[in-house]
Amino acid sequence: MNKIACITGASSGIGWATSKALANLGYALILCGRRRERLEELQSSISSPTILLTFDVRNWSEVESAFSSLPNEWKNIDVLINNAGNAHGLSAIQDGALEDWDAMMLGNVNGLLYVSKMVIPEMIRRQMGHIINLSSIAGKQTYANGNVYCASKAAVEALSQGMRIDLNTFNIKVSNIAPGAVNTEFSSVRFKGDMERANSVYQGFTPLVAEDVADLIAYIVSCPSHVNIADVTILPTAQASATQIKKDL
Ligand code: 8X3
Repeated sequence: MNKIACITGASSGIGWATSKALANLGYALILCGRRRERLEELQSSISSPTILLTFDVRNWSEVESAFSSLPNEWKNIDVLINNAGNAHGLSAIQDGALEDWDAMMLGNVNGLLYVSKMVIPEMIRRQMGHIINLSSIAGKQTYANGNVYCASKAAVEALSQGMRIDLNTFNIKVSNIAPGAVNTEFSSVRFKGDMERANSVYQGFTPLVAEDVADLIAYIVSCPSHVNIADVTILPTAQASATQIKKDL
């Protein structure tokens, strides 16, 4: 049986590209997302064995029943990629909307915890495994109006460190990846479909594409067993920090 990788948020962006990259490495894939038809489209473009789990990471009972439904031969997950997450809105703390806060904290933090809770016990039993958490430059540097999104990604940073410490004794690797500007659906979700505003984020410089992050993840999972790439920040060359991007407009 191939090694098994489980990818949340596989229906778009970094999750989608990472699924393809790991399929090319010969992984069997558990593709997780909310949009069944997108997962089916991804599945049809991949030749390695795949199984689809359609659920919302924010909902514990959906997460629990999705993972409990896995056939036994799919339960030995070697690599978990906690990629699902998004930004909702970009506004000052005094103007923030409750539903945006809930979507970010539940999706980016609780979702990561819920999925990990379903996967870690089997990794512990097998005394092996690799968890890769998708954080953000926003988890390392807070910027104006980023407040709750930045907080949710700072929580991911802390959880990556905490998981690495607690799972150290079980031979489980934990990697944290903090991308900067990646041209995906991220900004259209953040700006709720305002494509003019979303596209302007990536104008005047060459942003990363999802495949750049997927290439990094392919490298991280391919390292020898004694090597753990613990924490990586990946930025476009034009980006120096969360807020400084050299733009030619
Ligand atoms: C996405 C990067 O800088 O737009 O996590 O927050 S940023």
